[in-house]
Amino acid sequence: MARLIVVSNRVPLPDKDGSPPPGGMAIALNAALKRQDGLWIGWSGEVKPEEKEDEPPRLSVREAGGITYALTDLAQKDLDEYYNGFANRVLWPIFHCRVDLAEYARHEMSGYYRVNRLFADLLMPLLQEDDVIWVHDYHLIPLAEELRKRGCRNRIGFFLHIPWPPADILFTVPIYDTLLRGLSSYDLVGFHTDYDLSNFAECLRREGCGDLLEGGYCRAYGRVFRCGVFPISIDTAEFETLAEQSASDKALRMTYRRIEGYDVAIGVDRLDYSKGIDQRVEAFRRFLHANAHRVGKTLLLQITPKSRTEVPEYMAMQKDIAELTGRVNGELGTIDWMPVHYINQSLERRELAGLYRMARVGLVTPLRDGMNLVAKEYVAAQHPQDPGVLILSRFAGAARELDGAILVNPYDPEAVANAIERALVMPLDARVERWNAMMTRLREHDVYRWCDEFLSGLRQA
Ligand code: ADQ
Repeated sequence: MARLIVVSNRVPLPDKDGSPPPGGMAIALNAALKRQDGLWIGWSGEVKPEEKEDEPPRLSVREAGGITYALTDLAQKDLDEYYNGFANRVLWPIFHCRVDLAEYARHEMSGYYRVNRLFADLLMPLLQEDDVIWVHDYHLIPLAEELRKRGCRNRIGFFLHIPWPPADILFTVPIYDTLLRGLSSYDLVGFHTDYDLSNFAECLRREGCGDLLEGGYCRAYGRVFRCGVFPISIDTAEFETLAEQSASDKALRMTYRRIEGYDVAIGVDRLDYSKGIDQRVEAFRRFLHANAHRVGKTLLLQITPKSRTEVPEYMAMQKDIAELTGRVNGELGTIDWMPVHYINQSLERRELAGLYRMARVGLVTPLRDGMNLVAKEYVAAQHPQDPGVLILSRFAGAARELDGAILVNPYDPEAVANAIERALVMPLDARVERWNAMMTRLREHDVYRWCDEFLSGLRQA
């Protein structure tokens, strides 16, 4: 069987005992890499010491759990321009339709391309003739083109974990055409939803450089390649088991005892403006104002580990959300009840599964999201005989699949507030029916299926 080479910005390294780190994608890719004698290459997470900045980049190679990891350190300048710069200050906001937040700097765009060339230089000498390469996410869009320039003829696939924006929004990026051309160097380009794929096709059409063809193919910049929809998922069975176990875990129950007895609505997100956390807190505030009988009985548990703390907007956001929750708690809280519990920590998977299971409402209201795995985890963690209700933003990729959720417009706080009340009064039979529909989908379409379908699409490309 051909080797599988996975390339991503960060590499989720396994624990000391060789088990993959938590996170559905890491687990699925680890399984695929083991099956195919694979290699995972990316940034080590370390900054190159200043005195070594002029030395040629090197890979440190290590083996763990049957997989080879090849890691490179990056210089501070590379991180500033490529990762914190163009990737997270331009591509991330634009692809999430936040043109207002994008900050263009020419040197950062060239830094983005420089690091992609560096990845290509490091990868080329490692490649064997029939290796299959799978590149992940917006940090590495130009990688295939760079590899092709170096003579690489291997099959190369690309999966975008975030949404693809409508044409008018993409066209605000000064070098959007180079990005489009870069994608045409892949053999398979995968998106989460049909909406992302049709936006991509619309960009090609409007630019006059390509279009979708019959049978899942695309022609652009004189090349024909496959394009498809591959909705990512979770390890559904694992999450179900974790949630079941949590119910009988005494230590976990002790941790929860303070919120037991309340109707809990749970939000779990990385700190990011795309997740709509402040809009959600505001919606919860309005829900309490509109439903006086819920005051003192309902709470919002918002679990949000910090992320991208090097980017100033993220630090400001952290402060804004903390202030907002403080204001709501000050306005509505009492000595023995706090309406919003805001926690800036990363939790263990089993702890998270237990909290999802005890929450009567899963509040997943991103302003825009490629997929949103929290929505799927919340569903998988529910008790089959007494499931909670998922409230889901219509702008999350997951809304395309989870039709048993109450779909909401996250920009409309009153609508979200009404949905919370609707979820809390929903009769048991309606909750079970909705949950069954979603769970059937998640059992059939788990993260292993996502991985297998992408790889078989790539083999056929
Ligand atoms: P993210 O934007 O990171 O992913 P999401 O899909 O929700 O968003 O995944 C977050 C993961 O982090 C979940 O597995 C969740 O359980 C975990 N997590 C969040 N907060 C946590 C906490 N406090 N403690 C522990 N774990 C926590 C990007 C895209 C998404 C897309 C994924 C996968 O933005 O749209 O679904 O990639 O493609």
